[in-house]
Parts: sequence; C-alpha cells; structure tokens
Amino acid sequence: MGAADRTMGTAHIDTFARDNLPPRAQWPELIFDLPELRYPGRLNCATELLDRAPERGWARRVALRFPEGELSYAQLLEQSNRIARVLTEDMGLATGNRVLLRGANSPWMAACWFAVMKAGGIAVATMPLLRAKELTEIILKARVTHALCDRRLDAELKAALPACSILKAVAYWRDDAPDSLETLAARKPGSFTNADTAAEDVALIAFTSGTTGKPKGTVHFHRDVIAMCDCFPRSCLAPDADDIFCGTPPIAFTFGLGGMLCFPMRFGASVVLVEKPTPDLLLETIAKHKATICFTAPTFYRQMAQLAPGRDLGSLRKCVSAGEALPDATRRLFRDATGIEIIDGIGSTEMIHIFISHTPERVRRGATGYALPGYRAAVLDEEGRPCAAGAIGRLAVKGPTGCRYLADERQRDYVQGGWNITGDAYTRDGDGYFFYQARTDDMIISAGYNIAGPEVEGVLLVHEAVSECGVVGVPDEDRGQVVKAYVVLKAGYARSDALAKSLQDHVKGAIAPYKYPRRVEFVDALPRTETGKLQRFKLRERA
Ligand code: 3UK
Repeated sequence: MGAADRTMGTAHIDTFARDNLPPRAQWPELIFDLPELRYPGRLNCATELLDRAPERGWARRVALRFPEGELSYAQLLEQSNRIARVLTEDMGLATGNRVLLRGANSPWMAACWFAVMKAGGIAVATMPLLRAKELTEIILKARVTHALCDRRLDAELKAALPACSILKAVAYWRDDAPDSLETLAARKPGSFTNADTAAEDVALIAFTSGTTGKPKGTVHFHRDVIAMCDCFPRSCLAPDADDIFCGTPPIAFTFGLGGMLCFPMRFGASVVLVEKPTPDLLLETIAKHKATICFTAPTFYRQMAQLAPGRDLGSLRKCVSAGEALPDATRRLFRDATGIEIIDGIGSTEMIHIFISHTPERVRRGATGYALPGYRAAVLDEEGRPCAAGAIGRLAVKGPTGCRYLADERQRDYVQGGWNITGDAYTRDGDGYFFYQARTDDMIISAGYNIAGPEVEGVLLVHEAVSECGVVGVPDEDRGQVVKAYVVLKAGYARSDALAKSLQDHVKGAIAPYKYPRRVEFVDALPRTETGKLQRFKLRERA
C-alpha cells in the first residue's frame, strides 16, 4: 500500500493524530508474515470484536461479568451503540477527535471504549489514580476534545478542566442527572453504523506509565488492536469461547485492554471486571465466577500464592504474568500452591502487548520466553550488532505492531534501525530463549561490576523471611554505587541486624558474592505503580 492510499483512505475528518505521527522513516519495520496477520485495508476493531459477534453465533453468550450482573455480546453491542450515538449526535464528536476515558474496569468503561471505536474517535484511556496535573498533561498533549468519565472519579477531571479549554464536552456515567451519559444513552436506539475506518486509522493513544519525564503518547491503529489479539493469545494462551477471564490490569493499560477486554471478545469468551482488585478479592472472584484465565503482575501472584491454601481455585487453568520480570521464586511458589505454571510475557505500551512469551509446556527456568510467531527479537550491542549467546545487551524487537510516539523526539530512542529498543537489558541462549536482566537504566555498577537488581531480588525472594523486596544501586564514595535491598518481611518475622546479616549471607551463598546487598533496609511496603511495577527511582531517591 502506498502513502497515498493510506492517507486517502482515512475515515478521519480531524487528522491531528495522523499529522503528529513520526515520519515514516522513523517508524519501526513492520512485519506481517503470518497468514492470520494479513488484514484488509479497511478495518474497524469494534466491528471485528463486537458487531461480528452475532454472526459468529455469540449474541447470547455472556461478554462481561461484574458484581451487579452480566452483559451478553448483544447487550454490550447495543449499549456501545447508544453511547456512540451520544458521542456523535449530542456531544458533537467528529471522526479522529480524541476522547478521554476515565474509570476503573467496569461494563461502562468497556462500552465507552467500544463506542469511541465505533464512532471513529480515538480513545485516550487513563488510569483511575491519575491526578489533575497528569490528566492536564495528557489532555493537552493529545488535544483531547471529549471525555467520558465515571462520576465517582470526577474531582480530578474537574480540577483539570480550567487549564484544558480544548476539552469542550464531558459526560459522566453512574450518574442520573438529566445530562448524564446514562440518561442520554438510555434515550437512544441500540443501533449504530460504525465509522468505516482504514486499518491504519488511529484507534487509541496510550500514555506510558513512565516513571520519569513527560508522559509519552503511543499511537496505535485499528489494525494493531486486532493484531495484538492474533499474536500472544493465539500462540500462548489458546483460549476458547468457554473461558472466563479475570485479572487486575486496568483497561487504560494496554496489558489490560488486551487481557480484560479485547482478548476474551476475540474468542467469544467472557471477562469478569473488578473495579478495585486486591489479591484476596481476585481469589474470591476466581472462585465465585469459576474463572479459567487470570492476568496480573508478578507481585499479585506472589501474594495470591500465600493466600491460596483453602481457596477454591479448581476452575483456573492459565495464568499470565506481565509488567515486570517474574522471579523464579514466585513462579515456584504459585505452582506449589495451585499446580499452575504461570505464562510469563514481556510487552510494552509501545508494542501494545506481549511479544516474547511461552506456552506453559515450553517454560524455561529464568527465561521470559521466546519471540512469538509474528515477532523477531534480538539482543544488540552498543553498535546495534547482535550479541553472542549469553552476552548482555539491549533487547530489540519487531513485528506487526510497533512504536509510534505522538509528536515526540524520543521516537529516536525507542526505534533504531527499524528495531524497537525496549530499554531492557537481556541475554539470549542458543535456543532462542530470552532472559531478562534489568531495565538498561537500572543496571547497578559497583566497583566496576555490572549487577542486575532483579537477580538479587530473585535470590532474596527465596529466603523464608522475605515477602517482597526491591534492589537498587545507591551512590557510594568508594564503589560508585553499592547494592541496597529494601525488604518487606513476612508476618511473624522481626527486623533485626541478625536477620539482615542472614539475608546477606543467603545471597552470598547463592550467587557471586560481589552481588550481595551491602545495605539492607526493612520497610513496610514497596512503592509501586498502579500497574504493579516496582518504582525503583523512588527507592533510589529514598537512599
Ligand atoms: C517491563 C517486563 C520483564 C519491561 C505491558 C504486557 O508492562 C507493559 O507495558 P509498560 O509500557 O512497560 C514495559 C516495560 O515493562 N516488563 C513488562 N513485562 C515484563 N520485564 N519481564 C516481563 N514479563 O521493562 C518493558 O520494557 O508499562 C506488558 C502487555 C502490555 C503492556 N503494556
């Protein structure tokens, strides 16, 4: 397809997102060499995932389960159609406009997301915990013109509005006011004609949960949404229509957009949406809804393993872990508690979803997995040449999806020579398995040695007293940096110098002694993002 076809075919009247894509030369190489990844030039991901459900015989199947009830595919379709009508008929949405979505995982959030896709808008879904300052940055950067928001989360959005004159139409759900989304939608017929979007029309802008600097908006097309459903789920998860998904990642996080919405719907399955999941509530949810597939982060699996005895997890078949490295100790703890071999997978907001993973049968100890069908992966040295097996280098990937930042100079950091450079230090073995070391920026250099914090964490997690831990490099006069461990103890263990010494000896006995944490600090909890990622920069700041 030439450039002319691509632009002339757009269904977008408002071309802001397309106009602010990086130049083509700065895009990663895109590869569509699997038959299932050859998509037509016109594609609306809502048409694929939702409107087509009845012709597949799924109209009366349950799509969404939640505390107050459930919605069938047909009901979700109608509700999304009503909201799409509110957007286009009452709120003045033009195709290509950006729509902020603000809510926890719920049927409203799901229906609103599909409504935006149907109307040809661009979804900018935001994490429930974001404050006015962060919302303002996102609204201004993505030039958000419309917002759909859970009434219970209105305070921070309202606080952002005075600085965001571009955002002119806001409607709230879970609200019975005459002008609420709920009231407006209830009056609409349940039919809607979807925007006839091109496969390369922008569907969403996902902001990275970046820890430093201004948030980056990653731009994904309608085709990318379908491609993410046709890669990891098909090759590693193999779900069927009877599966019941559950888990924690917000729909606003692309890990959750896949696992908690698009993946189940691609396969005629259903998903249990939980607004404020805790490890305990997730276990309860699995038992109550007989969930078969779980998506969450490593720290959740660790806590669930500890709480699992006596719980009814008989329905659970497959568990997916992503967001940060899965320590082998956690994998074993969870397997001992449930009999389930977790599927680890690395994905990123830039790549939209998982690109290296494994089936439960093809797990390899300590490895994230292998490049999934459809993707290529390599470990590159500083000059961009492939490293020898076993050597540490920068992880590089390419495939059907890839990084396109919205008007951002940092495109050149993430995409180099056609590869997406994720910012992770990895090694590869002779069989094509990839082993996570650390974020490239987090590698600790102490007295000339390179030390990966996650390796030390992995060893500490095996110690009987350790519930959770985070290991970072802190400045040191003599060594440049020294290894410092922040440790959360399990209930029943008291902080003491003797215990700190025992942890240090434990590390020295398990891996090269120079890696042991010279400093140990006991803490009540570790700083984590809403997506379960350890915030190492906060630990470094503390030191
Ligand atoms: C890290 C992992 C080791 C890694 C994400 C699945 O996490 C997601 O997206 P983010 O943009 O962060 C990306 C970075 O997180 N990471 C993620 N998974 C793993 N490191 N092992 C893993 N299994 O540093 C990566 O570069 O927040 C994950 C699907 C969609 C996502 N957006």
